[in-house]
Amino acid sequence: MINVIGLGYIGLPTALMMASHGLEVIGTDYNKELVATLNVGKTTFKEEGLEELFNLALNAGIKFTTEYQVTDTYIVSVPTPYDKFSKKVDACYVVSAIKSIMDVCLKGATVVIESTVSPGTIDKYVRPALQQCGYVIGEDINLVHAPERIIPGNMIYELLHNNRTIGADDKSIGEKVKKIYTSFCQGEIVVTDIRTAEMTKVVENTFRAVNIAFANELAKICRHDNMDVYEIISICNMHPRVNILQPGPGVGGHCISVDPWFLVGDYPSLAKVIDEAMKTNDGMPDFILNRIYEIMKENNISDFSRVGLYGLSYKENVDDSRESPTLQLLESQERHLAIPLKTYDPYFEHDIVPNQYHEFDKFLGDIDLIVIMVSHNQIKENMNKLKGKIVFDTRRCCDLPGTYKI
Ligand code: SAJ
Repeated sequence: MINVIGLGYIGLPTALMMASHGLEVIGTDYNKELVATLNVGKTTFKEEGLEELFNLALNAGIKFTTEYQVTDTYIVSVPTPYDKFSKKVDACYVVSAIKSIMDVCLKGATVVIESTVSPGTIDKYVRPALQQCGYVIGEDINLVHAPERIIPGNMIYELLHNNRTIGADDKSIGEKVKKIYTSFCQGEIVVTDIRTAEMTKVVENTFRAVNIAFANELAKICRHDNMDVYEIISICNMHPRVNILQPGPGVGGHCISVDPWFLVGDYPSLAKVIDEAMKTNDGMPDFILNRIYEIMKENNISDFSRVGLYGLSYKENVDDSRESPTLQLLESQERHLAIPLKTYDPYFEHDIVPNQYHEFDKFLGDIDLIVIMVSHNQIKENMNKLKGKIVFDTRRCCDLPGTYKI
């Protein structure tokens, strides 16, 4: 039996996927409310295909509880927050999960850590925690790191198809864990050591962060001289060895906006490009805010209550607002202005910010300038409703004439 610890954005789909592929799975989370919701047959976040998978897993017998289970395999998928000042990973949830597992596990059990951790975290925090509990790693307990790689918005497909990395001290344990993942994963699974697995995960997200920063920097350069950054990128991308990403209002989510900082925090004198790239991405909400002020001036809008931000999530078609560029922009704007800008996002039914609307038409009726911060399908399908508005599109999804671009 597999006990999946942590039933959030990664742990829940992983547990459901395993259960729906014939493995006996019990999901554990310390959050009683979350477990109660799952136990009444409701999913806890929105994701394409999640409900169908949930029903398959329920039929296959998956269970949810707040208790750790007595078993031989654990998959740990708990959050790994980072300390904004030291830029280092905070492994407290991982360590606490490990300690709780040690209270109940069978001798010879395998603990697979899926949570993203910075290189060296397992040596620094997890091994000592196991040793303090009196466990000999490799004898009483096996340690494996199998970092997740799935992208919100396409999680179910990527769980099935992405290649994976499994890091283990002992190759035979790595191969044993690989068998669990091959029960559902059709991608290639590479077995390596733990330190390499830790590093690859962080490097993958850093690669994307640096490349997005390059696109964002180009956007700033092009804005300075009034050139069309999108046309320039699309022409450059016709070169066989150039593939520039898209500029945007900033980089959010709990992965790409966080993981690269681990490398800066651990290698401050070496990770120079990464440091600058992260600062460029973090500066984008302020860049967008200044552009809003310019557009307001150009259109003689002095009343901030006539400006609305569309989208609160960190990217399209997800209900996750962690590190969202819109929230960062609002925070910055509120420092200068008493009235917060109006906002609307179809994915947030409850208020997460002041001045938040819950009806698209009402939101549109109360504003003159709409700033598209997130290109949810909803707005792409309703572009005709924006006719007559001043539109500032930070995501290149609106082709109405006169639309302001980044
Ligand atoms: N973004 C841009 N321009 C782009 C692409 C993205 O501005 O061209 C922005 C998005 O709008 C968003 C942010 O970057 O705010 C991050 O979004 P994303 O879709 O690039 O990635 P995440 O954070 O949702 O998921 C990433 C993925 N990592 C990589 O693609 C290398 C995913 O595979 C990881 O599993 C996930 O991080 C994670 O959990 O680590």
